[in-house]
Amino acid sequence: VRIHEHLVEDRRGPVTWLRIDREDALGALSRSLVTRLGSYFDELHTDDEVRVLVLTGTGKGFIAGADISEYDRVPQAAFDDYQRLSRRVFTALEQLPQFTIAAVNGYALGGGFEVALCCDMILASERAKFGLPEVKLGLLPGGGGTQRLARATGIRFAKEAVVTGAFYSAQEMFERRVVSRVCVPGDLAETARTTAESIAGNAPLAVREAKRLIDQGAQTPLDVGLALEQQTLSSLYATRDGAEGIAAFLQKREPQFTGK
Ligand code: CO8
Repeated sequence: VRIHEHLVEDRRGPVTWLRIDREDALGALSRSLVTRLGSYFDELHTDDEVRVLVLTGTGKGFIAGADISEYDRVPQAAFDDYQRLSRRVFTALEQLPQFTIAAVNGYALGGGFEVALCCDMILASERAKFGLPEVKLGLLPGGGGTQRLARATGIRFAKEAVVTGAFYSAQEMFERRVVSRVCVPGDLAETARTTAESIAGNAPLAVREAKRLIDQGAQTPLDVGLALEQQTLSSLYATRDGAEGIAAFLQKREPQFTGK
């Protein structure tokens, strides 16, 4: 289903695919596209049917960054307003309760790399290229690139990437632990599908709480994180799915999870 001029949604049970469809501009994020992504993530936040979101692009582009053509001498206030919008929308993606997978088919540059960094997992085609080239425009990454990349890879590589604006291969991003798996181009969608379905087949509350705990833990002292883990596990044990998972194992059958 087309939900925006450049956005196609495909719901397949608990897994939803969202494809940026703007091949002629390599998936560049127009302001209208970012706005639509924002309303989409807001709606998804309370959608219990969807458990995994796969975000992908079309052709040679995943997302080649902000649509540079929209920022030729716009008033400062409009530029600042766009930054605020991007920050809000990228954070909404990062904070979705669903598990999110970026299936990076091609260029993930600037805001495109930053979108991928807001996802829980990045799968990449061998053809993917990652980079933060904003310094080449006299700017800086404005969608969390200086912050999220540094947290993902450590500060030295992040500084290198930001000040050189270089493009990096999927393999290099794999070695830097940003990308989880590198696929031959024809296998990317299938790898994303099987990964998404296997996650969606696990107990929904367990998956959701695991994501939340790991994200929270990254921002808290260890003892606080460990206490949260215990509390959360304890409440999962009390759920119907907790009992079902254990019973199914002991009865040597597939569990029937209900998300309760
Ligand atoms: N915005 C708008 N159009 C784009 C963008 C973009 N980011 N990227 C590519 N396109 C368009 C090209 O203009 C071209 O259009 P046309 O056919 O009409 O000329 C079409 O996509 C195909 O691109 P190329 O012909 O350039 O294809 P190549 O294979 O030769 O090169 C590259 C591919 C290397 C990816 C090249 O297109 C490129 O360098 N793109 C720009 C990448 C970039 O700098 N991204 C960062 C943008 S800034 C950002 O994301 C941070 C936000 C900061 C705040 C916002 C202020 C801008």
